[in-house]
Amino acid sequence: MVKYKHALALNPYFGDSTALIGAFPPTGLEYIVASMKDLVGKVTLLDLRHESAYQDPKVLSKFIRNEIDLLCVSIRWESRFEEVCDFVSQLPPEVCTVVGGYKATEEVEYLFDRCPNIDMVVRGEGEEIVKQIVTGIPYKNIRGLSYRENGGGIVHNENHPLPDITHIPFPDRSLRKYDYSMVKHGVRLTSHTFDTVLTTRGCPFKCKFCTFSLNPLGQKRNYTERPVESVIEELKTVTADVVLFSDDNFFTNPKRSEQLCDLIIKNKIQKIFVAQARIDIARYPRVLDKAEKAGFKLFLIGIESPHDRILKQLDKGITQQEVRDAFAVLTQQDFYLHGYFIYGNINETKEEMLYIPKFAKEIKLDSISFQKLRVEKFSPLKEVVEETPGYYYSRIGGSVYSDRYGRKELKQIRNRIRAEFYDIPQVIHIIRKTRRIGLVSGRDLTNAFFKLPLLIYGLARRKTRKKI
Ligand code: B12
Ligand code: SF4
Repeated sequence: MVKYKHALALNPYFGDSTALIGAFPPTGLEYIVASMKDLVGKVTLLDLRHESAYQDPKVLSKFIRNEIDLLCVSIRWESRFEEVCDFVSQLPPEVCTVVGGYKATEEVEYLFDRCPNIDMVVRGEGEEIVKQIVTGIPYKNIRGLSYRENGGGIVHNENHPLPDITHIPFPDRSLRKYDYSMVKHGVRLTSHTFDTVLTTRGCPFKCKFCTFSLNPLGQKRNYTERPVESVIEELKTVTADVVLFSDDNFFTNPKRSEQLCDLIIKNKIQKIFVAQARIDIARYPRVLDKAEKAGFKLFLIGIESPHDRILKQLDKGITQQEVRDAFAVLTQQDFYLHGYFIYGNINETKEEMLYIPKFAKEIKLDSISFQKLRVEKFSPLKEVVEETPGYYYSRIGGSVYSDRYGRKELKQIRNRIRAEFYDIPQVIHIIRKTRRIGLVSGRDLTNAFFKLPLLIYGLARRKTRKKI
């Protein structure tokens, strides 16, 4: 006899979002579904980005009242957090509601307060915890769980140990009803479909600004690898054309990365692979060769700053010269290279920030993204910001400003970085390169060209809404 007959796994995010975010499935929620699906009568997975009728909480509530006895919601991002809280709080209070995810874990008390219909918050990685909930283990015995008692008080059990990822089932894609692709303002930008695969959790490095390898409870996630055979089994179930390896750094263990590439080639898995990496990968030319043969086309590389002083401040463990040497190697092959930068660092001058686009062109990056320095709840950088006179942040997860570089100044600097890097020759280079290496097709470009008016209209509507 199962405790729950029909569970609903809900990704509550919809509305304006960047094209990139529309491209990927809700991987964490799919892990949760895979862990509980054999322990409940039935599971339905709803991703509101693809369910326009259910974006109305009244319509969704009707479905929930008729069908559902367990509602599982994933709350992962800082962005749109308040909108998500508004939405969730309108869902039926009589149905058992459990939320989890990175942001939910950071905001446990607030969520209970804000959404009176939430019964439980699962803190941290939720696979083992959700299994215990659905099999009827008394709440007081479930580690990692915060729950509302009958009297209304909130109980926080002790933390759950991190699950062993070698035994966690990978996401079951058979429950998916949609293909994921890049959509911006209702316009599909490429004919490719997208998916993510997670082959490791954690990262052995300790860059000061980064909380990737810390779970939202502030626990360091030790670097752990899934068996390569299990990754290959999962890849065989993926139908998408483009796969993002969402590991913090796919090449942390180059020997294993090489082994995975060999197995991808041996099993004739033909995909376009995208991976997050550090510049260290340039030290392993054989792995790079294998990666190219296996279908890796795009690397997302954390560079953060061109300045040794700032790289040191961030504990990135690399120098400007090492970045230059690495790119001299990486640009020998036909990979698309995207670099991440951070600007607005402590004591960074305007001139130093504006060197980012020049440096990016010198090392021949194809594209860049640049973010203001941010402070996370458990990031070691938080203390540094708090101790530096003239520097401040208004909320956890928010940007760092200073007396000299406030919101307005940093916005002007951001616009200049963007304009100086993305000039017309660079845009033409990006179009040519993405086409040459197969990231977009000629048909995609023609389609995008004809839909340009729609895109401009979407952008204008968004800008107007922002002003209101
Ligand atoms: C890959 C990734 C992306 C991908 C998304 C891929 C995808 N599938 O969605 C892309 C590149 C699109 C992306 C974008 C962004 N990301 Co991101 N991303 C990641 C990354 C590296 C891995 C996510 C992942 O797959 N984790 C593995 C899964 C298994 O873990 P999980 O999602 O946390 O789920 C587990 C638990 O949270 C829990 N859980 C989750 N949902 C539920 C639901 C229930 C009911 C239960 C019980 C449990 C539960 O159980 C799951 C299994 O263990 C994380 C860092 C990290 N290491 O986690 C950052 C991270 C999630 N991203 C982050 C950020 C800030 C962003 C961006 C805002 C960056 C930017 N400026 O553009 C954007 C914005 C996204 C948005 N919607 O607005 C932050 C979020 C911090 C915050 N509090 O907001 C993180 C934590 C990194 C960081 N520390 O800065 N990201
Ligand atoms: S920035 Fe990259 S290398 Fe540094 S700790 Fe974070 S995930 Fe690891």
